[in-house]
Amino acid sequence: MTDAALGRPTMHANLDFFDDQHPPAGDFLRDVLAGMRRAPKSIPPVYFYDRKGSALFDQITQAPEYYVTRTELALLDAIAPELAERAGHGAVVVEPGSGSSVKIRKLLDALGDPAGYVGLDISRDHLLDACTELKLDYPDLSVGAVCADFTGGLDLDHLPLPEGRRVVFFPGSTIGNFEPEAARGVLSGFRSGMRRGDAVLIGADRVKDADVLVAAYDDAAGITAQFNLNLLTRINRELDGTIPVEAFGHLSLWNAEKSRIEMHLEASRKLSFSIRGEHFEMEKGERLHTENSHKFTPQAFGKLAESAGFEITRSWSDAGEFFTLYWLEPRWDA
Ligand code: AVJ
Repeated sequence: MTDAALGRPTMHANLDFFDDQHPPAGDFLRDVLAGMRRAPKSIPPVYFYDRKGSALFDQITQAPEYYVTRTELALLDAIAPELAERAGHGAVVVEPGSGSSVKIRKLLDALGDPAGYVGLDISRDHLLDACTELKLDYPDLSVGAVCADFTGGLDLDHLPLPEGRRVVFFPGSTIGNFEPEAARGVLSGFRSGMRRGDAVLIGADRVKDADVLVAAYDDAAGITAQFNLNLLTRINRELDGTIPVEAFGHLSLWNAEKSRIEMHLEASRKLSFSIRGEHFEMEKGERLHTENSHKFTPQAFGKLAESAGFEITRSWSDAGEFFTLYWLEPRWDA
């Protein structure tokens, strides 16, 4: 079943399987140039996460203003018995964008006796590190890795998975990083190929007081500002950029109409710089849009889930109703 010559999942280190689908690497240069030529200028948030950016994001999750991670972790603890009951024995946990090392352990521990875990990620090194570590901690669990772009759907049929209910775990309100149409596409991709009994456990941040939201993306210690500005440093280093990083200010703002926090980098003066030889200018006050983080009312999330072929069969929120975990099951009537 794991014959490399047949293009089957192959062994990798301590993993039960490694299926490398060779996703086209995100092209940093192409995406940055395309975004910088656009008006308004924008760069996709996936490029935040170089080594430094990932470390800064870990720090963000510890910032007092960033309630998101803390709230979701506490929620996972609180609902552990119910999750175990819903998932049943011998479940297979599938984690698209595997990287939530703390959260996945909480879920696996909550389930008690899961049979398998599959991590999917576009970043091969990151994926293999995360899955290898997990296998060391859960030697009896079948742990497999799939290097693929999960936004293209989950194709699990050819994998040597244990039998059992599949639970797709998508925490962190990562779904909020996608624009509505793309978010529906991501969930539809989870939905296709699901069998009766399979489910999605997904975290979604909620609409709340704008000041609380804005502060969560503009912490007083300035970690989120560093995280945002690091994108420019990365462009300078990796793409021969001459961007004067000190001339940019971090901006977190609530877009009520689109129900999202936006992060921007704002030029404090008229600027001219180049990226890999291409020249760019920015006016004083001009913004570079770097991230959207959509926030959901339960109604809005319900519509999104339904539009992707799911029904919400259970949801759990913290007492302050800051964050919600949803248990989604495929609808079979549609
Ligand atoms: C990892 C996408 C869920 O949107 O809250 C945190 C990223 N950006 N602070 C979020 C982020 C700035 C985070 N997600």
